[in-house]
Amino acid sequence: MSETTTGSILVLNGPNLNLLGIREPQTYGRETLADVEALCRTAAAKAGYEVEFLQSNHEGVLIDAIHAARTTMVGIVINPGAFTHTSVALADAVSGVQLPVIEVHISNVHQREAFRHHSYISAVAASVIVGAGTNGYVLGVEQLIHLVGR
Ligand code: CA2
Repeated sequence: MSETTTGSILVLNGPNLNLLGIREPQTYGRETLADVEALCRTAAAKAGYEVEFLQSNHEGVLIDAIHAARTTMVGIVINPGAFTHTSVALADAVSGVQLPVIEVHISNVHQREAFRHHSYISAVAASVIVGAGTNGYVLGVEQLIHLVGR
């Protein structure tokens, strides 16, 4: 970490979010995951934070990244994708690392199918942001910085 940076924020994205901006623009918008990464880096840099950005379609990779963050990151912004609604293991990883975690969903999951209304992650997240489009990631980074200071 350089003298001008305050710490690092992990921004995690779960399955299929690599397709952002490429498919289903009516639900998820036209911005790509690279655009989201740039938005997160800009928001974090305003407060002197760096961003580590990772997308994976594999539950274990996401869990390993959460574990590794315990000693290297100030907190996590995560869009767990469909694992939101299925993964006790991901929720256990989040509660296990004892870092502030902000859960983000691009779409308003509460306006969608009933199976998207429950999140295993929300019970262990510090904050939850839904339905703000890709700006939800910016709000997530800002909220995390608000919680950890600066
Ligand atoms: O609204 C969100 O951010 C979601 O986390 C997105 C997940 C969905 O399973 C959750 O219920 C809500 C799906 C991510 C898939 O992303 C795609 C993006 C473009 C095209 C196809 C899938």
